[in-house]
Amino acid sequence: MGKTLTEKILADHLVVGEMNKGDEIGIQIDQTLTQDSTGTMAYMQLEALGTDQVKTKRSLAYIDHNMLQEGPNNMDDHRYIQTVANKHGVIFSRPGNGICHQVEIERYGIPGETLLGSDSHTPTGGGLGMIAIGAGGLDVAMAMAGEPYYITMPEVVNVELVGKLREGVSSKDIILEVLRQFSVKGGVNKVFEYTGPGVETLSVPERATITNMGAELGATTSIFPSDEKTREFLKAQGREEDYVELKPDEDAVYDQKITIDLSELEPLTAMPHSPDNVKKVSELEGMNIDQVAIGSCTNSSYLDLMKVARILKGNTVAENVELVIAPGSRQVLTMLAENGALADILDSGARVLESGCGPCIGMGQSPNSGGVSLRTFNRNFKGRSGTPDADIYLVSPETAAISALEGKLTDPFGKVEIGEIEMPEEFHVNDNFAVIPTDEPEEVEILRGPNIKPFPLADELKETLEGKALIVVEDNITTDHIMPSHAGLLPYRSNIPYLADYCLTPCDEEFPARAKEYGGGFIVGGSNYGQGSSREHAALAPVYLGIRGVLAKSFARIHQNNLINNGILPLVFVNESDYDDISVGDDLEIDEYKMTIDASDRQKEMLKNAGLINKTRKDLEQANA
Ligand code: MIC
Ligand code: SF4
Repeated sequence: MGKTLTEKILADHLVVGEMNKGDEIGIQIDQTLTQDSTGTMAYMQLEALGTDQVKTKRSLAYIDHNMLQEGPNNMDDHRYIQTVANKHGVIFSRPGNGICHQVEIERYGIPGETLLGSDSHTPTGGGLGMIAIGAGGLDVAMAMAGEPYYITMPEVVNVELVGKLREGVSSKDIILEVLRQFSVKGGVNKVFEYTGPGVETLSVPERATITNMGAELGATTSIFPSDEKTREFLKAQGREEDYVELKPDEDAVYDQKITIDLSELEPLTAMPHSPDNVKKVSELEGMNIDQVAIGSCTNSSYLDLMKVARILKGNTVAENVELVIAPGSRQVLTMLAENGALADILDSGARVLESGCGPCIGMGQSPNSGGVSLRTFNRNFKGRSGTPDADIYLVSPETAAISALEGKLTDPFGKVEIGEIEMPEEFHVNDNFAVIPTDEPEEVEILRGPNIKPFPLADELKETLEGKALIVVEDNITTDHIMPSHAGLLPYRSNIPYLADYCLTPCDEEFPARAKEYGGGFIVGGSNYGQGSSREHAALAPVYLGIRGVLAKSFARIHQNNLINNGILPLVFVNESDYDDISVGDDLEIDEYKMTIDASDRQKEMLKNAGLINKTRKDLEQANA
């Protein structure tokens, strides 16, 4: 029986278990990445694990999320990450070098390798034919320490692409179509593997837009084959030697298959407040808008911004609209500067931001009250922009640029004339912002600013589990609800006691105070609880507040792992109707309800021992006794 590409790469990296669907397997991780807002915690955990030098082929620490540096906290964190990376053998990508996922694709991703990143959009690397997975900081720390990463052996969904995109329709519209069909929870424990003749019509950055936003399906990851287009891209990046051809067997067997005819696709948009709330742009044409933001790890490649520059060239942004553009990397920005496209962008009246996440994570450029913002990003969860009552629509770069000029939502199909944008034969390569770690680690002093506080560890599990229901929330609660992130809070990612006072406040302002008053208790959630970001803070803040368990109809993959790693029980209702019986303030004894935990034996051991760090410490003590 033929193998899928996913199965081939997983088989090459398998170190624990057998590849039976639904079973837990452990895979060896070749490369890791962290970014600053999850990185401080990941490196503190790496230190707590007692790891000396990282054991991966390559590990990178990026600074891209929080670069506002309002007060000393951000830069203190950057210096901590820079020094801890240097001491442990991790390459440090300096602020301004670009968004981790964009830079990974350009400079570090290698087809056929595995990549684990403390960011949910790590699957971007699938555009290069990698198995690239997002995880919590502790899992990434373990991978840096040389330990396997554990996943449920996924089902593989085949997305067959046929035909060719028409001008004005882009790869963003492909992934929006997949989201329309599968929803934000339709991808749990699945890998989306793209095949078919349409694949070769897409460049690596276009593929990366699709694998990036596959995260919004809740999928384990997404992957494209590594083919001639991949070779051309790597060659233009000066690293043809990293190329290897990879594809599924002709007779590969998939668990599910859909076909998308690219030539029939139309420009799409995800309406507030969920990436799967997809409509045709033409159906909403003419809607008033206040802001347009172009960038993020989804749509900020050289190709994307060249398309935008062509549309903007010789035109002026409408008076009623603010247009902000954040190029994905220094490579992209430099190339736009070199070929004159940056001047076209600036001439149109667009505001150009530094290369980083910026508005995507609410770090500035929040829309006006009740404002409508079109964004080329991947998430439009309520409040994530920093304006609680703003409406965010996710669109392609083409839709964004033409709408900014027209001053209203505009369908680019038939209206934009971009022409062919050739992929450059040589990208502008300059790795001088990636600091190579020292070969004298013992000389490095790790700098810790006063904002870096120890992270909390869970208490031992008791015989009976009881406590109050502290909050009851609906379906699809995101980690942006559980641990909000914006310019005011992102500087405190290394300070859990501070962050805990904001935990779940978008759902209920009183939650942290209530949790403290009752000395902890339970969170009650609907289905797909904890979707979205990989931020472990959405588990650590609850640990700090004494949360013993989360009762939910179902959990998102990364958040469930983060809860288990940190010793919080993710309890699933056997009878979903029990959810309706629980109200805030109820005294719960877990025996009252039929609950299950979807955890492997390895994870159950972790839960019994109050989380992974506590367990590792105990194991070490026993080994030394
Ligand atoms: C996001 O897009 O939500 C983030 C910010 O990149 C997060 C990571 C974080 O919360 O620091 C993610 O996607 O994992
Ligand atoms: Fe950064 Fe946004 Fe991408 Fe997250 S989704 S890594 S915040 S650009």
